Amino acid sequence: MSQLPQSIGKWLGLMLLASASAWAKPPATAVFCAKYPTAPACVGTLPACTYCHVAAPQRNVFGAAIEAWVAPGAPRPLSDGDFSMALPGALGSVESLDSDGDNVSNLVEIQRGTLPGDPNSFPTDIPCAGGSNPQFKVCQYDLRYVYRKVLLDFCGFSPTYGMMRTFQALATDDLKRTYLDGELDRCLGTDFWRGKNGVLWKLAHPKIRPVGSLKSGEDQGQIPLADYYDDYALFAYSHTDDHDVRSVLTADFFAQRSGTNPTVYTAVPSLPTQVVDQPHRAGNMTTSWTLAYFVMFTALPRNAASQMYRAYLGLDIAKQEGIYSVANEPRDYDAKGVQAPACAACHATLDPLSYPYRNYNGLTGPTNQFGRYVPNRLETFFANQGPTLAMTPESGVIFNQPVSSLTQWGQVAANSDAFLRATVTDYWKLLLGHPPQPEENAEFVALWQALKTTHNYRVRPMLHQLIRTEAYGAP
Ligand SMILES: [Ca+2]
Ligand SMILES: [Ca+2]
Repeated sequence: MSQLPQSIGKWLGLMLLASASAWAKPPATAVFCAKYPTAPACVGTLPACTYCHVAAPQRNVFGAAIEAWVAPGAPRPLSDGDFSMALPGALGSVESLDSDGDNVSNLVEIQRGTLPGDPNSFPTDIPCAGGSNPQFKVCQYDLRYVYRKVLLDFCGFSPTYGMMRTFQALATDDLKRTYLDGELDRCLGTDFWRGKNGVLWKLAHPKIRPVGSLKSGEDQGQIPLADYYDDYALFAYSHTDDHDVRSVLTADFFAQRSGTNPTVYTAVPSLPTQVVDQPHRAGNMTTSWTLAYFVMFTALPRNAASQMYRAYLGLDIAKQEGIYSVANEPRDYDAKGVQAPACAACHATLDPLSYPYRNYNGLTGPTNQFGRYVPNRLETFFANQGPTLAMTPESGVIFNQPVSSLTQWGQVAANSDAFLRATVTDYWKLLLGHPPQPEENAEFVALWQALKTTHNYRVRPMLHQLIRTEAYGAP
């Protein structure tokens, strides 16, 4: 508190010097601090005149911005009373401006205790603060940094000194950007990115949830149930070569992997490892592995539905995400007690999501029925499981939209914003190491919207846009 009288004295002195001014008003600091009582400039002190002035009465850029809003048109000089009345509104009017051009708004600078009229004063923990000040390159998109990062992220190695020199020798930023696009495309063709156990496969792990001991085919386990490499193949197919990324939930075909360097994924009408008939296929939602592992022995495959909802749409019902309660649900056809208050809230969404799975068989009945679409599956294999089970409809509801089949479920899901967001979020987390932060939100939203509108559901051009974002390219 010992600071207070001293600073007031200093301030009064300056004010006296400026007494001829119509602007450097003694009430200014008091009014300012009444409006922003928690501003660091007001806590235990009062703002220095330099907050608004170069040297009173000459205003700095912040002071000048305010002045334009103080009783505009009224004859000068204003009385102290008129001035005090008009100042709070004027301050409010310039809060969202960045008067000194350091990329931090006046209000944030006031709240954070930096000077809104001085471009060399700004919070150091805000991305892009400092603007084009050459001392602070932290927030500038840096082509050299991006080149290094693209090679590391998409090709799996850092550029050599020679490569770096070749890149630096490119005469213009435009040439460098074109070069980067070429390098990105080259890396997207490597096995590091798209091959077996490559980056794309790792993106797919939490969706497919492989279990080595249950794997059939290549790399077979002790209890071979299904070959989930087919699921990886369709995922990688959907995310490469300008294929429609929605195929992962909508394909009525399969993808076959062949070769190495490059690894090639080809659409095929059938595979010996897959047994759902074509009209009932919905990409990775209906593979042998999904049905074996997520449907398994259950009558009503809630686990399969909630896994697809979480894995491909980013919505975890257990965390109260993606709740779209359907009226008069859950009906509890399988008598699991889901109408209990603690369960009903989630199951009013989850159960109608699960009904379209009713005829997709996991590991029930004879082995030649495993992983198949079996009409009347509940009636055939679960006849002794309660009187109402057979009443379970095949039609369901996703995002408040009624669907008559799982293939329709996949269509609605794949066309949703949730799918776009989840798809881009996967890449964002992979390439930036964290989910989109608040200050990155504008670029993130632009990206997932562009995946649909500009890029027509193709991942490759979306990635080209991603590496041009500030979030990706600023060290
Ligand atoms: Ca500023
Ligand atoms: Ca500033």
